[in-house]
Amino acid sequence: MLETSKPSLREQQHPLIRNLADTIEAVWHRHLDLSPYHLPEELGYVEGRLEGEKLTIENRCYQSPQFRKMHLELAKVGTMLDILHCVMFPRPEYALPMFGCDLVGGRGQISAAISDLSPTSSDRTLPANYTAELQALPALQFSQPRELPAWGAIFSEFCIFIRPSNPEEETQFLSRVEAFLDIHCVNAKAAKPVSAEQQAEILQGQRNYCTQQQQNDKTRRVLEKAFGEEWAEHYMTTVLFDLPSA
Ligand code: BLA
Repeated sequence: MLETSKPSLREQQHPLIRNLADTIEAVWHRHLDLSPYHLPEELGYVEGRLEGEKLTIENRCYQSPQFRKMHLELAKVGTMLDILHCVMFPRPEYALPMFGCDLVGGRGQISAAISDLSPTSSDRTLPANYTAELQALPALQFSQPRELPAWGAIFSEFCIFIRPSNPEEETQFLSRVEAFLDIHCVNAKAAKPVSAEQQAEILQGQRNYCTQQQQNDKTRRVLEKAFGEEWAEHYMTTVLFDLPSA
């Protein structure tokens, strides 16, 4: 029997985080040929303390023929903070965007729900089939849209960044992320490898994405307070947003 993980944080988290984590893994299993991706042993499951509360981080990581690394992370700080973080890093031989998602909440309320398929081409546009399929999705109205920080220029016009204000909006957000993932997995499976020249451009786009994400002071601060500056830098640059090598 395959032992998948330690007792999961999932059951203890905000229902939207739990449902989204289940949805992400279901879509991955439905479409992709998954195999494990090994994080450095000491970084799969991590515990620290933040302001007297226990910080727990639980990582699941896979790869597939199209994706170098598919990372789903759940984190919890006592009863204060529940976090879901997910990024799919395509192999650079395919001209595919980056899927990313972050949910942050606490005390029963999600304060930030963000998801996007972000371009990695030098002209910062998505492949034409992605644009057409994303444009065909029904327009959504959320009552509390949120403003992106300056580093958020990496995101596409289809990025959703909101504070969901009721269960209907939570469901709409969840469905939209599932639609992003379906579109992404189907297109990824049909993708053909690109020229070496184009690969270099994609790699540069992925590096830019990671460098910008590393500017997120809100993520950094949580990690620094629990584990110290050096550990936070190491974690952000090797686990959350590692730069793919050439
Ligand atoms: C915001 N991320 C945040 C916030 C916290 C974290 C505490 C502020 C929430 C709020 O303003 O309501 C914390 N996020 C974490 C931690 C981890 C994490 C500790 O993932 C991991 C251990 N962030 C991502 C990805 C995206 C992303 C993949 O990791 C997008 C695809 C976006 N998070 C993102 C953005 C903000 C945010 C844009 C708002 C930043 C701001 O307002 O300055």
